[in-house]
Amino acid sequence: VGHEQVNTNIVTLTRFLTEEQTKHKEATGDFTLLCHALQFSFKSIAYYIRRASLINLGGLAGSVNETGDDQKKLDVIGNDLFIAAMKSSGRVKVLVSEEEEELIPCDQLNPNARYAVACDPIDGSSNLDAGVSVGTIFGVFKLAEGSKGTKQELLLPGTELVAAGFTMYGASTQLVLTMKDGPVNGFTMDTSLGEFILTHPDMKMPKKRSIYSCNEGNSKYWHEPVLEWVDSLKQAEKPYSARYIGSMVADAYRTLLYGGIFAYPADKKSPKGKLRILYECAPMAMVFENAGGQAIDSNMRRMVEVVPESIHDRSGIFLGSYDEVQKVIEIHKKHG
Ligand code: AHM
Ligand code: MG
Repeated sequence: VGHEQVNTNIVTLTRFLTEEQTKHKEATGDFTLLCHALQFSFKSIAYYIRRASLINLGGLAGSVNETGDDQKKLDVIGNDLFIAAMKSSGRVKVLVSEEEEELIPCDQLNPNARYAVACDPIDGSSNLDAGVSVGTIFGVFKLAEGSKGTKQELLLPGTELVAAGFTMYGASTQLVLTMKDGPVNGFTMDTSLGEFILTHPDMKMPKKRSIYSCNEGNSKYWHEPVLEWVDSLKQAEKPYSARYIGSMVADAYRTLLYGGIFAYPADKKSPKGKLRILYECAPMAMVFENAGGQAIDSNMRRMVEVVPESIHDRSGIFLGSYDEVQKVIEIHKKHG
């Protein structure tokens, strides 16, 4: 390899965060430290997922989480790794995790910590034992000064997020990160360097693409406008392709790169939908909007404006290319 072909000026996530911090004169460095802790949790979760079948981490832990899902061993480990990272950062007041019914106080090192984090440590864990991609979804809020970090104070819409994103532990580990009103940046984990490298700067998603992604096994329970919408995609002059992995992070990552639409609508069986507002819907919605797409709930409201009624509250969701989501809105309008 000729010397001129080697990139000696690599933008790592660490460097990226430092550069971001210097752009903000008022920055205290607290947010940067929090991001370093997030980074460590992603690296360590990725590490255990890669090794899971080798060190007997497959299968169930024998416990049930707050919603009644059987917890996988890795769900428990991912959750514990994430909590430890947040606590050790000294920058997080409280954490909401899909795996814990109650808020997790994280301010033992620093009672004045101002950030609140919402996360799904391992989303798509039903796919884990088959080696299918899973990931971590996260959102970061800045609490008001003097906030005690109560449940009530965390019932915030996505418009209050200061940062959000997700990782995907797939053929390679990917990280997608965005800040409030900022661009979306994609990083790839270089396992030899042990660093996330900026590989997808300023991601912008295609305006349209004929791919749809939803669990059509639920169509018996769907409402009329959703049925009509999916049927219209199949009857299009050039019918759409169906792609559904069943891991939101993987379906969302593909949709972000290739375009198309991902949907998990509210239906007759699950009137509030399946996915959680604080740590699944709102962070994804912020990413998609910042990449030029749209994200709405089953009432056709902007997803980021939806205020959860409880910390584990759910919502229907449609997210994807601008034009593809617009089609959903038009059909719902017709039905009034
Ligand atoms: P989980 O947080 O328990 O893993 O569930 C969330 C997952 C999403 O990743 C995915 O989009 C959805 O559930 C798939 O649900 P279904 O199996 O009903 O299609
Ligand atoms: Mg989940």
